[in-house]
Amino acid sequence: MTEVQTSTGSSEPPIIVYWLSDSRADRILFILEELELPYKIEIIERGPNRLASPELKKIHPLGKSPVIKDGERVVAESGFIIEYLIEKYGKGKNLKPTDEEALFHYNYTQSPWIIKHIIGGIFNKVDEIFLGPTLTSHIDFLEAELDKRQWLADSDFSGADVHAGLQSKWQ
Ligand SMILES: N[C@@H](CCC(=O)N[C@@H](CS)C(=O)NCC(=O)O)C(=O)O
Repeated sequence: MTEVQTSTGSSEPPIIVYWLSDSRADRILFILEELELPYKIEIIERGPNRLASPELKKIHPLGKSPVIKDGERVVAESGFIIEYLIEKYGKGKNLKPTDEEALFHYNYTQSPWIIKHIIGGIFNKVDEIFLGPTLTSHIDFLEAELDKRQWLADSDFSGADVHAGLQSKWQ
């Protein structure tokens, strides 16, 4: 693991992000920046098979990135981490809507509808044949949603945009 210290100037113990390249870990950096929280990055290397280094299993038994450590607490699963951080540190930041309709759209983006099919992106011809059309329909869906509202949940940027936005980039 390689440590990258971010400059925060805060006396708070930083949240540690176990970060893997080309992964959902970018969403966690995004939300931490939005929340203006101090954090430190531990880079997890990918092996030749693109799997995360087994070292990550010492942090969390699933061995997948992202994982964060917030004090004694270890938190895995990107959507849950975003929720956890917003709930714990997001007071006054307006990153989660309270309006019922907006909350519906917000929660909808956390469901696995897009993750499952876009997972891994398109890396070869077989992926292109099978995943290409699915990827297209999911991107079309997101675009149609954004035709209805300025942001995915409502008129304000929220955790839903962090979750789905980078999902479209990497996963
Ligand atoms: N549902 C989990 C998926 C975690 C996951 O599969 N992470 C991938 C990167 S996006 C990973 O760790 N890949 C390397 C590996 O499987 O060893 C989440 O959203 O955090």
